[in-house]
Amino acid sequence: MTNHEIAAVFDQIADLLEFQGANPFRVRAYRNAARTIHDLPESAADIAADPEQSLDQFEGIGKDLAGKVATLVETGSLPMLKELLAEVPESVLAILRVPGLGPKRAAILYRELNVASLDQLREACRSHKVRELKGFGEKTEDAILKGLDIADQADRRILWIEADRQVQEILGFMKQCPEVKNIAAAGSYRRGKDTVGDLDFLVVASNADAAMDHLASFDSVESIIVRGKTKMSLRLRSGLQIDLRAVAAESFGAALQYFTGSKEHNIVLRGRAKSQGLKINEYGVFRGEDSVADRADKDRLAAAGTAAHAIAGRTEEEVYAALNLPCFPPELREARREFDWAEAGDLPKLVELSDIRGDLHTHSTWTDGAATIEEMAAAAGERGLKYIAITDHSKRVSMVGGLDAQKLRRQWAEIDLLNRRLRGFTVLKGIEVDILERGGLDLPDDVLAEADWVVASIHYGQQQSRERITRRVIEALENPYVSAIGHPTGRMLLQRKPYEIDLEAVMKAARDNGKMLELNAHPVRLDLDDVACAMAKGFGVPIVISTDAHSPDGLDAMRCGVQQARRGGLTAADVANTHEKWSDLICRKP
Ligand code: DGT
Ligand code: CA
Ligand code: CA
Ligand code: ZN
Repeated sequence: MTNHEIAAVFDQIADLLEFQGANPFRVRAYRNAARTIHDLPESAADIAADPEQSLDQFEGIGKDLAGKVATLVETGSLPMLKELLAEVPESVLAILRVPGLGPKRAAILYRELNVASLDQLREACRSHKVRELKGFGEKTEDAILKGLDIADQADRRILWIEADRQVQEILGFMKQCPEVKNIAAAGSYRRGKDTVGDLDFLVVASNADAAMDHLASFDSVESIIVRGKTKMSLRLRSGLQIDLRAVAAESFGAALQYFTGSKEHNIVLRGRAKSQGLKINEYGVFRGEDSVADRADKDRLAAAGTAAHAIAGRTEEEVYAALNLPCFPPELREARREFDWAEAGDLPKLVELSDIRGDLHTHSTWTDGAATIEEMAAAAGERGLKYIAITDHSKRVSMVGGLDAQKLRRQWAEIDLLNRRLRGFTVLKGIEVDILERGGLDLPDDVLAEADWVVASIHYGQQQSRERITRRVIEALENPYVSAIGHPTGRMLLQRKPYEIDLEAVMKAARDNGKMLELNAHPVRLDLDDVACAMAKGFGVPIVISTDAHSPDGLDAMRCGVQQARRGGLTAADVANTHEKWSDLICRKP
């Protein structure tokens, strides 16, 4: 059992206990344990099985929980979870995950209206029964309806970072199979889409059955959905679907191209092939109305033989080259601008992780970060960065002890001292200043004027009208001391919709005031999204890719941000924090 699966069990227990109205401390104990286990650098199952070690050495895991992990690892289940699940209908679990509905409210809906599934919840909202309940009202009902759309999606899709974890695990596992000669992950995962529906793998194997048998023996497999001679679909215990196809080495490039997609990109590609008198499919590129190509379609088993007649197929490069096209980076394959760019011969050279020189949105123990300023600086240096901005929260975010002017100046004095000791690395004096609900910023201008870098963000008043939120953000952009807007749409993937905001107006204001917009790289946010990044480029507004790290590990989110920027077609020149010297990217209206 993986750490992730163990953590999911503990989280589920916490949900169920909370739904039942259990003691909050007990609920929190399970949540903390879930988080600790999820973040463990080594396998909890291995530690539990090792008589020399004990899990209770880790924070938040006592003897009782360590014992539960051992039971879970040994038997694959927990009596306690089974008992809880017997008490609560399982369909209720999905309700607990609806944004805007905590376990407490879900319990009221269950008790008062007998709502025990997402469908029943939607029905209760549509017939306006929910708004009649004490403490709910019309607004809550609307919010639940919106949340239901997201919950539906969360049931079906996962975050890219989650997909990546799973993909790496499966690739490692499949490479242990001696019959597997080559393997790659395709689909939306390879295109770096922010959420992923299922995982698509291609293998070249000396024996396709052996490769499929091997995958079927993967630890987290729940069931085989279908299995044929060269393809198989299965479901993991997490609910994720895995598609595996075995292809001949001569067709590997063609199959990788085809199954990377997107579907829309492939449709354009097929049309272009046709207009050049060619035919393209997952086996290769074929000349003319060659019947060989048609046979390849009909008789997939003959793939290895027929592909020999193909003019391209072994690599993606040769497949695209046969159609007179460059081998598009997977992130661009969405049938947006890529074919026009290729036509004009100016496919952008996309930004890469190694282009990034600094991180301009990070937190420290001064507010809700887990590491000191010095630790964050050291971790950034280890990752090859030249500068970071420490941008802790301002006082409006009182929950995490947001900084007032006095504390902030004390923090900056500490940063000055630290910078005197650091060589070849700079810590910028920054702040993530809240854009207040009523408009205006959470700190006075004379304080902001002393900062090296000011990120202005909305955390409160996200339900306001499009006009008001847009106004607040534009006002912030007009403040001479603001450098960039943080997570500009406030979305949380699979959890929370973006707030209503007129991005076009925001981008115009950013351009006119010489300001930047953040691409928050946190895998749950990825905000701005790919389309908005492309839009910013169109307006000539620089993007700053920032991790919003709350710990050293959080800095590793940069790769997710870079991937999203690539999907938006951004080059190193479009991304501000590729500048070698931080002083070059400070853009303020004179
Ligand atoms: P997902 O899984 O929903 O995140 O998105 P994808 O893009 O991974 O979609 P998926 O798994 O259904 O299919 C993988 C790729 O296979 C897709 O990107 C393109 C290719 N493909 C699938 N079905 C079709 C189709 O009907 N026509 C074409 N041209 N390509 C297809
Ligand atoms: Ca897929
Ligand atoms: Ca698929
Ligand atoms: Zn923030």
